[in-house]
Amino acid sequence: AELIADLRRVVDEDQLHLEFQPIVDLGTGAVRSAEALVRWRHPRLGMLPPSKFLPLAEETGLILPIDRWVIHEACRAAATWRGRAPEATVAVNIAAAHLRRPDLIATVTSAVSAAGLAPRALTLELTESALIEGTETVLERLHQLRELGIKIAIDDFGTGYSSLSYLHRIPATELKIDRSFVSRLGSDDRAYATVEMVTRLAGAFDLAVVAEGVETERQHEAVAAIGCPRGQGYLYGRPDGPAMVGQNRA
Ligand code: G
Ligand code: G
Ligand code: MN
Ligand code: NA
Repeated sequence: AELIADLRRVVDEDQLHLEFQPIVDLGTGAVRSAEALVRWRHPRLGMLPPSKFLPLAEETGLILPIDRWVIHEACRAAATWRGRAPEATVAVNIAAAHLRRPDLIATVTSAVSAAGLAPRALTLELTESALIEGTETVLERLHQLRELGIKIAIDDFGTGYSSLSYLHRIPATELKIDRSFVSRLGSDDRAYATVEMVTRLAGAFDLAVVAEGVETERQHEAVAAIGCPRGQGYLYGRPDGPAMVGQNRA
């Protein structure tokens, strides 16, 4: 309960903090994108990860001002990267609750224009479960976002109840292969087949694809051998590192 009272003040009191995790082009090692991950610098409890406050924020509706702050800050950061990497893009996670709200469009529009960022430089990451709950209104909102040029990634792909028909309905531009498959690449033939299949599927549907949770050189080799064009994970950079966009992976 006390945390709820604290949570009401996070945005006004400037206690939120964004970290960026690099997304690497596996062919060249270039970093042209990063995912924004929010943290709460709590005055007494220290740095809190999203798992410690986002569920509460979702329950109380306080996720909306938080997501709004995140979208604005992420767009501002991406605009600064564009000096180094003209095609730099940023990815932001969007809560299911936000997807159901009509003001998502206004938030996103004002964030890109305030930052002077091209809409195509912003990707919204949505989980399969958020999309599954989606009504016709949500679908329509996603189409509106696409018409504005905003990109849409399906996060943690493969862990929800996605079917092929659903991939036909959602105007996604990208699939993010869940890290549970990547982590089992060396030990589980089915995990390997899954990463391979999703990579092919993305190619056939003309979608971008990212392998998440790459932690070891072996996983990196496997993902690259499969032909997945991009990767993300501790091997390339932790979310707490410097924003590496515009640089090359060593
Ligand atoms: O960084 P960490 O591993 O603790 O993130 C845990 C989860 O929190 C991830 O699933 C991520 O999608 C989610 N998350 C991180 N930042 C944000 C954010 O700014 N908004 C929302 N809605 N979710 C976020
Ligand atoms: O659900 P989403 O994909 O948005 O979650 C991103 C989360 O995954 C972040 O909280 C980030 O800290 C975490 N993450 C990023 N890379 C790795 C990795 O290589 N291994 C593990 N275990 N977690 C990772
Ligand atoms: Mn994500
Ligand atoms: Na994910």
